[in-house]
Amino acid sequence: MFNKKITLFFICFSLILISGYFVLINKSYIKYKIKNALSLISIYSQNYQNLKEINKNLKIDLNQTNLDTINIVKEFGYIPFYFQNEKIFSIQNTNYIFNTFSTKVLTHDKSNDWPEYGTSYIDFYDNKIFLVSGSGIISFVNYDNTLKKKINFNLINSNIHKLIKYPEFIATRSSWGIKDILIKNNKIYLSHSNRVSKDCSNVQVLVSNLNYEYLDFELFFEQNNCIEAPDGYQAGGTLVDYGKNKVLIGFGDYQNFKDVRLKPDYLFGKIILVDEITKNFKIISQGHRNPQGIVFLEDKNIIINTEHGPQGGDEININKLENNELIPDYGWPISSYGEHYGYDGFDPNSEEYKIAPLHKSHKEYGFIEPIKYFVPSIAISKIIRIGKNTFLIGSMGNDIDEGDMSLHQVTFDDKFNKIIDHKVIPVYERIRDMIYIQDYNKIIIFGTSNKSLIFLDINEK
Ligand SMILES: [Ca+2]
Repeated sequence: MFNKKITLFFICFSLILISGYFVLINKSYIKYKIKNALSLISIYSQNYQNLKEINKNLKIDLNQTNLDTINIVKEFGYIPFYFQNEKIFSIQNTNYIFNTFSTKVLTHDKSNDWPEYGTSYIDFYDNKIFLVSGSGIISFVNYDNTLKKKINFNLINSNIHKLIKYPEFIATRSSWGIKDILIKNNKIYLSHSNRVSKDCSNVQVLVSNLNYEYLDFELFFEQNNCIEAPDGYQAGGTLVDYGKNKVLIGFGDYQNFKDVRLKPDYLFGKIILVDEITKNFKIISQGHRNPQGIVFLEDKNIIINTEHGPQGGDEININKLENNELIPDYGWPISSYGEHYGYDGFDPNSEEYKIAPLHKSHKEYGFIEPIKYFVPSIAISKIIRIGKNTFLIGSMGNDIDEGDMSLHQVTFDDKFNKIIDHKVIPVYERIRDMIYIQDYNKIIIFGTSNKSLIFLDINEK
């Protein structure tokens, strides 16, 4: 232990010296890398502290994987969330009332760039809130039991850790793992970024009949190809209800835009509609980079998607389904309002720009323009509908002044041709997932800056 501390001290000390040197010579890219390295150290130490604290009581062997979390939750039988505070944010005639709960138990961290804790996804069904962690811990709480100072999410055992074998699935700091949850027709669907082998990744969707004791998952849908990916990031895997027996699934490009454009039979960078019974699918739209947010408006026959751009260029896209003779194409990576990472000054001779020129106009190249784009990016995540033409869009990132870690309340005109109102509500949380519960007029957010479960009421004054 003593030696470990000395070693850690010298590593930190050397890093500080090196950082000082680069700060002096002002190499911004290296500064950015050093910032990442330092944030890694803080994540490891925080996770270690969390686990150590819980471990005091439970006496479970510590190592740096989510296996500990999984064991701890099994031992507890539930995930406790504790009330933190109530905050009110007022803008124009509206109050946004946030009641925040947080937990220490979850550890999965899905971010490459910024500290992110307890990555999890949520859904609502049968008057219960469901929560699944990045490492596949599935739990639920009855909505009536959330009106307390402590909320216990009850564990549901499953075969998921028998079914998914690649070790990154349960690694503490891992961009692999669960990507979304959807419950409908008494079935629970989970998507995950699947590491088939070192140079072969794709998205799998699993399904189980809903049961509160044990979930027996089987494969529902798998992409017909796999792709070489540097990590499990930018995979997509967004699951959305399309009504009747149909599910929408969004796929990212796994940072491999070259292969995605050259091979049109790939489902990477596309949104598809799958029949739950026959599993037949059709492609709904293409030219996406990473459509993390998707919402289907049955009454309007419109799909809205929110997707991550590269450095800049996050997009809100409208897909009016009745107009589609061809599969609508949103342009990535030929057109984008962002730039490739590291090319702030645009370098037309770089390899990236030869393959993916990132023209600003979409229309001139035959693609659909985003209804809105963000430069700089807000790290746009989920979109939910809270009114006839009004939506909440979440953002992640780490710069609150740029609109990161906020809710963006967006209202469209009746024909969804333009945005007529846009409010930004700071939440100070990386918003990973969101649901709207119509019965209670309540919005629930999972934030990964503080492993937070946030209950939001929006009241007109
Ligand atoms: Ca686009």
